[in-house]
Amino acid sequence: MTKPTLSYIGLGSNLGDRQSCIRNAVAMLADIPGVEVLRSSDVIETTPLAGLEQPKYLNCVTEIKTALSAQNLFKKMAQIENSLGRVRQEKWSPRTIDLDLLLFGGEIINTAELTVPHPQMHLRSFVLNGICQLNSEFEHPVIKVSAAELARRLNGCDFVFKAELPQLISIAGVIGVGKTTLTKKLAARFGCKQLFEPYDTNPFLPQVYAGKKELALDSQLYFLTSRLSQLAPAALTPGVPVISDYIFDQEIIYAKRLLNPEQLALHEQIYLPLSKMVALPVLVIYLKDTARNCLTRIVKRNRPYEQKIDPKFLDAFESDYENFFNNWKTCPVIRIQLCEFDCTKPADVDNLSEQIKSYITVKNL
Ligand code: A4P
Ligand code: MG
Repeated sequence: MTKPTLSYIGLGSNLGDRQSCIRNAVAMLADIPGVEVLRSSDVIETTPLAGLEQPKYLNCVTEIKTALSAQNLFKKMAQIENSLGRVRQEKWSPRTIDLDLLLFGGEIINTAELTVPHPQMHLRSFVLNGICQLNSEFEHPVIKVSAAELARRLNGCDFVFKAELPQLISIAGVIGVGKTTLTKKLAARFGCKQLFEPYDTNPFLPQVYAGKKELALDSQLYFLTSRLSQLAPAALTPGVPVISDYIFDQEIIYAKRLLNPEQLALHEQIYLPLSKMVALPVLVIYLKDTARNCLTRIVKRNRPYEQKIDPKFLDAFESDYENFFNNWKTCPVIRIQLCEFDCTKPADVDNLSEQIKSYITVKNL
């Protein structure tokens, strides 16, 4: 006898008596010879993905142990869907019941009919929170991090792949954390375009650092217009990866710290309409390190105007970034503690590159 496999099935219903459909599907899973249903997560109501105008879903996750192969289990799941009145129309149409094979032990399966782990499970909070309720330490076999960490990256949101958008990956974090270095490493891995904040050409920045606060707005506007030209839709290609060493929205963090109230009010009037014109990231990598390590890097790179940065100033920015990402709903965020990641180590960069691939959708050119 082969050892039974621990497996997770996602259930969803948004037509008919949704509660009964889910209950009946779980009962029918338990009736399959070779399947033992262990537990199910809470059933929760969720909004249809991608803003589709459909009835709300009920969703849950069921944990099973099975002696069947993944393919045989999947066939049985399709039979259950059919017997509960699932009519297959176009993709993502409303359904009485949908059974997705989320995880099958640590197996990775890529056939025409079946992809395991389910290719979008790590983008859906309603799936990850269900798995976390049952087994938060379960490791995703491709991304190789726990369900709990995958859930944390979504901040309670559900996302979908958007092939029609440029696949913008933005690196975020305070001054001196190593955004530019990581951007270069990742862009080399992906063979893709890289976008840099124009620190060296901003004519106002050294003077602002030297205490000329009246030039802070000019300096911010310089960055703003540069980001706008780099991230304008016409500058980027849908379905193609591109990596930036900044996020457009960091503008708000800096503006709040550097501008006086009058400057800030004017900045907001300019910033808000422009922010609607730029490509949004599909993934953010948020780098975190101690103020002391950031200062060491700042000293090493030796931009004269940065040398007097106060560690307290970096700490304040770090807490601004943390608050900012606690409210961020635009895309998943991978937080990286730099005590656990070294971008001079190829293995660390390989690992991160592999993870990134699961969050972007690249058009075959
Ligand atoms: N398929 C491949 N791998 C798998 C897998 N691991 N599990 C193939 C399930 N199916 C898999 O599936 C389409 C094709 O995916 C099948 O040929 C199958 O062999 P389907 O169930 O016929 O059609 P679908 O469900 O419309 O498409 P898909 O791609 O399975 O979508 P999902 O991921 O099931 O998403 N919003 C909320 N709030 N809650 C939901 O549960 N579900 C969907 C459907 C959309 N929006 C939702 C929800
Ligand atoms: Mg499905």
